[in-house]
Amino acid sequence: MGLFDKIKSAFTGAEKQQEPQVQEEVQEEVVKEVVEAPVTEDTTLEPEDTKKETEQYEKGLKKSRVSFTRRLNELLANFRYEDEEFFEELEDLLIESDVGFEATMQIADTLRYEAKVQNMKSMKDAERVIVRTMVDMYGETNPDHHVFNENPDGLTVVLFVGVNGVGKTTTIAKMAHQYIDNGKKVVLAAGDTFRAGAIEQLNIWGSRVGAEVISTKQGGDPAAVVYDSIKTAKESGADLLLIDTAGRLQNKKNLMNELEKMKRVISREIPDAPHETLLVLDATTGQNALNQAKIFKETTNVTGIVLTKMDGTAKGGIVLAIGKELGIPVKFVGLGETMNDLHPFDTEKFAYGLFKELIQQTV
Ligand SMILES: Nc1nc2c(ncn2[C@@H]2O[C@H](COP(=O)(O)OP(=O)(O)OP(=O)(O)O)[C@@H](O)[C@H]2O)c(=O)[nH]1
Ligand SMILES: [Mg+2]
Repeated sequence: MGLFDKIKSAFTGAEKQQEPQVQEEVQEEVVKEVVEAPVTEDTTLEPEDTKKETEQYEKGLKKSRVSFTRRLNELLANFRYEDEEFFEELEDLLIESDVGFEATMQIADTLRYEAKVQNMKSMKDAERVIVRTMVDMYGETNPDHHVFNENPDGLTVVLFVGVNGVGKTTTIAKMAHQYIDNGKKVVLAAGDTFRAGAIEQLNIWGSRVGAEVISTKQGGDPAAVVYDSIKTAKESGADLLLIDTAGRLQNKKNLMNELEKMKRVISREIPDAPHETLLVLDATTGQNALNQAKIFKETTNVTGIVLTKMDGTAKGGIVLAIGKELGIPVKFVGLGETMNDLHPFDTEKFAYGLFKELIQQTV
């Protein structure tokens, strides 16, 4: 089953609908059951925490959802069969939504093909094909098994990389907060020794969330900080070591060299580590974020992406572009500024958060 059908049945209860003729036969009985059934608030049968998480996705992706739904509805209102202009406008809409070139072409070509094969004439037909193709593409490019790689036998080491301002330090704080909330011990390493104020910023976060912070003076060697932090984390029996890094150095080559040096120190101390090297990308920067990712990918073995500030963009298509053009799994998504707004990436909830009304109105 494609992601579209899965979501449609999971969130809208569509799988519970029976064939029309069967429905007629049992209609009386169903009406009786419904009347006599106890009143429950929710009919989708989701566990409470899943429901809450789904709502957070809906809230965080609201800007993108509202904007895309409105624009697609406007476009569909002018749908004309065999009208090349319609397809071009659809392409523009997708590109402007940061879906990326490859995904845009695939969606538009699918629609062109289906329009011919199905002899598509109505706006509803076009809508169904577009929404289904897009949602299924999320499922194909981001299958759900991209789990966060945790060390089951002790310390898990996570290195955070990414250019300045994307949200590395706040993501570290959010993750630390959530693990500490679950009774884990977390150590933070202030590996950004370059930017004035970066060490202080991590120290403040550390004391807010209750994590020990290992640091040195500004301009110090980040590899030495990493070494010290591993030693402390091991000695104190910590579960998680989160390493902050600089977003900017004198130049790109220095930055990449510094990251490599940190990685060497980490794997010398713990052979399997870092267990994750997470590249943090700011969703509001669109194509720029993709270009950054390509540069990091060339030199660093990035194991996953943290996509921040999804709540701050109305062009929520970047996950498709990442899936199509980078092939690096999105492992976490930032849906807001509070400590609880970092979520493990869930393709189903994400696609539902982006297309809720469109999926519901698709018949
Ligand atoms: N709305 C929103 N803001 C976020 C999110 N994640 C991070 N931010 C904000 O982004 C800004 C920059 O975050 P930082 O964590 O300082 O970024 P950084 O990558 O550490 O930046 P440098 O230290 O300069 O390299 C802060 O104001 C954060 O609150 C998110 O998911 N949503
Ligand atoms: Mg920072």
